[in-house]
Amino acid sequence: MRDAVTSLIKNYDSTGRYLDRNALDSLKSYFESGTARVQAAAVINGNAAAIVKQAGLQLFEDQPELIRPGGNAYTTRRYAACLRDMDYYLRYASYALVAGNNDVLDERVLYGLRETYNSLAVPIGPTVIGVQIMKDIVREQVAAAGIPAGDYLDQPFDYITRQLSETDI
Ligand SMILES: CCC1=C(C)/C(=C/C2=NC(=C\c3[nH]c(/C=C4\NC(=O)[C@H](C)[C@H]4CC)c(C)c3CCC(=O)O)/C(CCC(=O)O)=C2C)NC1=O
Repeated sequence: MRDAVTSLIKNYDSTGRYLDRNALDSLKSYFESGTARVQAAAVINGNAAAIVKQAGLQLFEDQPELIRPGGNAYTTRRYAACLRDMDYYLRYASYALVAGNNDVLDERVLYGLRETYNSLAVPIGPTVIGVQIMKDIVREQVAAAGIPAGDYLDQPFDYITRQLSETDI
């Protein structure tokens, strides 16, 4: 698992280079956004259950067929599995946020996920919508807490979305 600093060092070390201008700029921007990252993670931690609940309600309101007979989130067990998955995405997004790097998402969340979803007929499109709804809620709550809600905040959610979507199902 890597973060913004270790991944940069690994990169430069593999070719035996000193940190150049680009490296220093990217480190600088990581450290400058550091406080906001940590504060945003605190907002997520403090509101995780409510964020997942609200996102779930919004998703099922938007896509009611998911929870009707024949829908993938139909039955209490599958409904709960869906919200649990959303909670996984949110928790790991908070880790990636602090790390300033999406490696943890690849390693712990996305690896093998499409195959699992495929085999259980979990639909990717609505899952992606759920992730984007959480992104919007997090953005609102972070901004409401007076923390700068820049691109850094969207990155883990957009990464999950991109990686999940890039697949032929
Ligand atoms: C930490 C990394 C991690 C992830 C990401 C993860 C996902 C994950 N989601 C699963 C199932 C599932 N995932 C969903 C999710 C949904 N269905 C929908 O219609 C919605 C669109 C969506 C919610 C947004 C559902 C309903 C199941 C159960 C499917 C079934 O058993 O038929 C399963 C199969 C095993 C199980 O049911 O627990 C895994 C492994 N597990 C992990 O350990």
